[in-house]
Amino acid sequence: MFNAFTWQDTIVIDNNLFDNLLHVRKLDSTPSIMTQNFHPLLQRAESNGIHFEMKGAVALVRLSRPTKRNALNDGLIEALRDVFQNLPEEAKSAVVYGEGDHFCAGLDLSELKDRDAGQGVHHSRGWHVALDAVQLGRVPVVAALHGAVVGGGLELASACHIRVADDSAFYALPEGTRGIFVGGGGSVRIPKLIGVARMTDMMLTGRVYNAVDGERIGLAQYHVPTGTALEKALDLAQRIATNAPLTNYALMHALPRIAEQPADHGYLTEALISSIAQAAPEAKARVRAFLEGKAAKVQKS
Ligand code: 1HE
Repeated sequence: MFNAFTWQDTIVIDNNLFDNLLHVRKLDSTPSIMTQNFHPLLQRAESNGIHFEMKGAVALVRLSRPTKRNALNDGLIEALRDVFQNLPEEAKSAVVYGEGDHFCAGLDLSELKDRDAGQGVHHSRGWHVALDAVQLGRVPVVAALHGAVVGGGLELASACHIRVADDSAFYALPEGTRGIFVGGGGSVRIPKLIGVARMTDMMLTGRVYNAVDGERIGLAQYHVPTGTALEKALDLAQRIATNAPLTNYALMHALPRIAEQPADHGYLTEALISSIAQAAPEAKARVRAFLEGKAAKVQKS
């Protein structure tokens, strides 16, 4: 499967990714060609509908099945898992985005075969592993959303840590009207963003939220003009990449768990993780820099 390249091969990737995207403004100073050593599974991901590249310390992960509106077939789900389980060491944050007019049309319905209950469980659990690799991996992930963010596409977006949506974005959970149910962790993650009542409404009635209302109810943290979601997401990811690694780790792995603990357990976990973070040499250096007037103040936005 991987005989075209070995792990140590130098691979030339066409880095001209922003030219062919609708709704995505070209970014400045993107090198036209970039060489990287990537894990072989990232090579396989390339042939399964994921385009991967590094931009500085940010891993750029593009869903690349535009003719099928980036619908998530089994190969694409496995590719997402492989990418997030094998990010290059230099990656400190990541951006997920979609090629073409839409972020993602959800589960590839053409692959929805007759499954018995056991096979269905395993299929759904495969999605859980892939989207857990996004949420509970090594680096924070920013989703750049535009066009359709529906079904499994919304499940993928909800596994990311920050969602930036441009004005063309719309959100839906058509599973209800297709006679199925979410299976990619949506029933766990989406109520945490918008509440059980709103998710129930989306699935019972087929309600579609536009970009403005999506931000209002918590589906996205940022709402930006059409065509600028990737640029904004990259800007945020670059900032995140400069954080102390232990802070990012605590936010990804400790905060969500603390939020689900009973208060007295949460206080103890918080005390443990905060003391681990502040004991790191990097934290001490950053605090010292502020006290010596060498670090930026908090600015009113
Ligand atoms: C697809 C899919 C798909 C498009 N699976 N092939 N998701 C849905 O129910 C959403 C279904 N899709 C749509 O409602 C629309 O396609 C969109 C609003 C996303 C985009 O509309 P549009 O007009 O830009 O594209 P299109 O003409 O509808 O689709 C272009 C092609 O993509 C067409 O194939 P073609 O061979 O005729 O060109 C479509 O069939 C194909 N396509 N979406 C398969 N989803 C873990 S459980 C998760 C459960 C779910 O995610 S359920 C929700 C599924």
